[in-house]
Amino acid sequence: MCRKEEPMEKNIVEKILAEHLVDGNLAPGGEIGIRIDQTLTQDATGTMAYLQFEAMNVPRVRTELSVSYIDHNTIQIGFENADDHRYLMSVAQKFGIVLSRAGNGICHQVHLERFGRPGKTLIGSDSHTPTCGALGMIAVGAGGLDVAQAMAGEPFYLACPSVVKINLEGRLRPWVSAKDVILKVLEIFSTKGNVGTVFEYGGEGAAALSVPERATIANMGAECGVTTSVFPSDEMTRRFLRLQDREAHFVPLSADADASYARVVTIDLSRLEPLAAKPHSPDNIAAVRSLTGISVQQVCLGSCTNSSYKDLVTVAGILKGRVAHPDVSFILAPGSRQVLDNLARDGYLADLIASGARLMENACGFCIGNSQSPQSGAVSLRTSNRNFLGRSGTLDADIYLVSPETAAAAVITGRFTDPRDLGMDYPNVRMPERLVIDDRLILRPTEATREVEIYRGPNIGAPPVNTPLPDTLAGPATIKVGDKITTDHIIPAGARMKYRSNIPRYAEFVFENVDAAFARRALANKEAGRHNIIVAGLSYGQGSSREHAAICPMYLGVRAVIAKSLERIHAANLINFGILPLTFVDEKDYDALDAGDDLEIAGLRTAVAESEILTVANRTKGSSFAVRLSLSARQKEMILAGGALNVRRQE
Ligand code: MIC
Ligand code: SF4
Repeated sequence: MCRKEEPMEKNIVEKILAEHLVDGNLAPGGEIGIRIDQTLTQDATGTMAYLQFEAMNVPRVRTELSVSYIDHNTIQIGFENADDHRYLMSVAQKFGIVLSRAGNGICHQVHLERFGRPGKTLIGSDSHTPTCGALGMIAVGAGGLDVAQAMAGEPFYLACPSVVKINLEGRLRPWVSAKDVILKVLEIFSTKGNVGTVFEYGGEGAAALSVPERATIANMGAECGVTTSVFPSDEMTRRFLRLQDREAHFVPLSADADASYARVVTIDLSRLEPLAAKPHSPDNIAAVRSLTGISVQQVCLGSCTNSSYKDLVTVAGILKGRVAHPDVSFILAPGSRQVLDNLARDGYLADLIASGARLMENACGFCIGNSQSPQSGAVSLRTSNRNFLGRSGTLDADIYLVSPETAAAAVITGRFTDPRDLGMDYPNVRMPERLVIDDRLILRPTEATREVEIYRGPNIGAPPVNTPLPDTLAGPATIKVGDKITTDHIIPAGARMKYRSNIPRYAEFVFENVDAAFARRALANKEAGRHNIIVAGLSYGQGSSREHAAICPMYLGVRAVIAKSLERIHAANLINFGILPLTFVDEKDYDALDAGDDLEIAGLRTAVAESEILTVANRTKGSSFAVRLSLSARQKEMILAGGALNVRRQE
């Protein structure tokens, strides 16, 4: 490893990466491999991750800590998810993984509370893993296969990020909170164009934010598409860890005085006002005041973004003595059992229930659209982090992302209301001196549990494996989509998520909400011996880390995506499963291409090994165009072999 390029004065990101670097140089853009201290999985991505881990024949995880959470598929209509949970519990015991049982809470909230540690590295098979950046760790979302490899003790590979400093000045005014800060960040940076970047927060405004507030901000950096977000580890961090009975895990961490950054952006917190992300993208920002009066049919509080004790006590304070407007269905899903338990003990839960809250499980629930889909054409205000079209389960609903304060105001009035207009004092929440901590839903493996037999229900199939890259790729542009296609568009979650462990069944829903005939068309092409090619605009694969957005298309015979640009986790997942992530050299070629055009890339194996630019022949139009394939040597090997599992097998 060459450390020549490492600066003397380091920012926080450089410090943690330098400590964990095992391959490559710390120069932005190049591929680096880092040692991973902790991993997390959740049940919707976890079964695939552990099936892949099993295929690696490693007797016990090789990380300091690996945690398996059951928090996404907890509705359990049909036997599938209950069986999957049993599988996850048995795998955890056998391979030395800590398991957080259903009912204990959402992975990111629980990991922040119970496991995250300043200075450590964490990867998780969920895109909001960066939530733990609030504790001063490098926490990155990844595909399940990457997490499986980290559990097997292998480095995690990523493009060495460039670091943008977000300098927070001033203090938040009453009624303005952490959600408004990250919505401002989304307004500035948008959801595209931030691949390969990390946001490092600092300044006096950051120092005054509590860890749960920092967590809301770090969590939704995922919506900008950054690799992760990180805060210093300081007295606020110590205070949070003390409250969690974990002060021993505190280590201070800050940037050196002369640390350098690719860019510095300053936000004056005292000038912020309540904001909302309008349908259907988290970067479609407006001032809440400009939306005043729009009638609201549903308000959902919770998700991994805004369901800390402080968030919910603030809402309880606003709603105390009032009841939900008759037009509003008021949903409440606390982020963890710890939050719910303490709300109950301190009396706030009673205030929330009295105000008409429909209490849901401590789980993802409404956020992933597997419950509480709003009525047709509804306006739903949510404190969660994504409002992509159709994600709520109701295609024509309008979902707005707002702070807990703005959500509470709408519960009372039945309309979009700037909470400053409620005419009441802001309920300033003082955190208690002690929280009740109860880890009895966390199961720890022992030596004895090594002997456990793994439970496999009928829903679980072996993860499909691709074939080596052919020398000629020939087939239609089976679909042409526009900009900002999210993984929710590619493979919906919600009610379909129960098939996560059954790829042939789940693959039937690829592009369900975009072009319902896609899966049948693609399968027919595959059966006719042709390849399928997806053509896309900017920022293809935004959103979740679900590797199913690569595995299911692979199963349908998709061999290449040609896009104007691709998002980080999705591009890595495509490579892991042997699908070519290509980008147009000249974006005008996107316009010239039509869905159904017959495309061909010849001499592919040599071209992949030797060049970055490939030529695509458009047989329908009688023309050709150039595409870029930017891969490291390691990634080339995977693409040629037809995916990471094949490389492992060859080894
Ligand atoms: C999401 O918020 O979209 C999810 C569901 O948590 C996903 C993971 C998944 O699809 O299982 C994510 O964010 O990675
Ligand atoms: Fe769960 Fe929603 Fe958070 Fe994803 S974004 S982990 S679905 S709460």
